[in-house]
Amino acid sequence: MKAETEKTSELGTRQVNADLTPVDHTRRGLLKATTLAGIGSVMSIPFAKFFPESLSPIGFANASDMAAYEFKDGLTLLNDRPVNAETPAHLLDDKVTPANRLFIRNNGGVPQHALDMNAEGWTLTVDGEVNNALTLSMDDLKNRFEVVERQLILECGGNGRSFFQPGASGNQWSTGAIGCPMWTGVRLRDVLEAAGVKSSAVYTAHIGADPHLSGDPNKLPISRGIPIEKALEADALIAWEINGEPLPAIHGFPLRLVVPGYPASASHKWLNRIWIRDQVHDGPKMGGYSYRMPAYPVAPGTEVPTEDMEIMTTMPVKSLITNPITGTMVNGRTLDIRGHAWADGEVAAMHVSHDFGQTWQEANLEKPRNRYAWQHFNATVSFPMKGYYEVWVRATDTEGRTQPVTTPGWNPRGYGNNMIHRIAVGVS
Ligand SMILES: Nc1nc2c(c(=O)[nH]1)N[C@H]1C(S)=C(S)[C@@H](COP(=O)(O)O)O[C@H]1N2
Ligand SMILES: [Mo]
Repeated sequence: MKAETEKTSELGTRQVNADLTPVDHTRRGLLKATTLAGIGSVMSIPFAKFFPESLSPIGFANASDMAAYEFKDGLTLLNDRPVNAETPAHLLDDKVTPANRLFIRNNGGVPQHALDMNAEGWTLTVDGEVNNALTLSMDDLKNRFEVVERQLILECGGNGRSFFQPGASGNQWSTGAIGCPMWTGVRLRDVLEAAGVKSSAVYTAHIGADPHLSGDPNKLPISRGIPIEKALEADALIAWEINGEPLPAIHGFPLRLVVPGYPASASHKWLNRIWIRDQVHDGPKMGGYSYRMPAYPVAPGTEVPTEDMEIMTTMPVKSLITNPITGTMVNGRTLDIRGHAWADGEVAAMHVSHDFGQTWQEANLEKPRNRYAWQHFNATVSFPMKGYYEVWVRATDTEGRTQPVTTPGWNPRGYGNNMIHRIAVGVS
């Protein structure tokens, strides 16, 4: 596989970024460094000369990031460095996802100011292709713009990756890199309009304070962006609260983007700068196979040239059975099921099958609370006789797009898997 290009031409490195961020997390940030040199610059390493070359020091990042993870309830931890964890389907049953049930996807560490829950001096800079560059404090954001509360979908582009054959590298998400909490913040659009977006603007670039796993303070773990047209739609928020509480450390305290409808990698955490660019952003994780799909359908396992990869934008229509849990035994002939469905836009219909997709029955489907909130469905399924069944569910959006029974178009990194969700049911 080709190495991913992580060009950062002209991208404000941490140096530039640090200038824009009055919060001093650099000194303590070094404690999180995971090179001998990094650690050695803040404390002596008496046995440094015996350290095996093939290892990197554990450092302290891991322990503090895992402490920030502790409040999670029942998630499946996929990786602890960086922290990545998903939510089993039956724990996503709440209509509004509680913070302790929201999946976590970190590409780097959790920044020190967040671990300390210290927002003092935090600012957001908006610069680049704008008429008036802005540096806004948290109070500026709260006072100068309309504060809105929206229930918005957050789904990792790689959700469902583990079902692809052949497998794709990356976190082996099953179905749980998804959630739909309530977010409080201001519209990204309103802030961009205050800065006065120039006609030369093409793309946003999102920059945050999370440290790179190497400990190199000049490297960003991830910096993605979205087309300026998407940024100027009313739906994306710059948020500081989840379900009425400050963002938890691990979810971007004190400030993050929430860009519904797009892969959640666009929803930058620990946000301190939005750089408006006159070209498609080329920050880390914008190139190579990162969040990019082949421009044409490819056979599974194809080695696609990276020039033929296109940036992934919208997320496909999808749904999840959140009650009952898979493996349920039923004493009787009927079973009530419920769950959520979502789309880039609105879900128009929901169907349920108990015979491996031979017949489909329409489920009850609620309207979304607001645009880009997931929608709740329920149905009563009847079984003709005892035995093993699977309940399958399938959402269809307002454009008539629906979910495939098996994985959709294979792609090198396993993005955009919206195959139907199913649970096993035993009837006795
Ligand atoms: N600064 C920063 N923002 C980030 C990331 C990150 O590693 N660093 N990960 C992104 C990815 S890939 C995803 S899927 C979402 C996950 O958001 P969550 O951890 O709050 O669920 O955050 C996005 N924002
Ligand atoms: Mo992601």
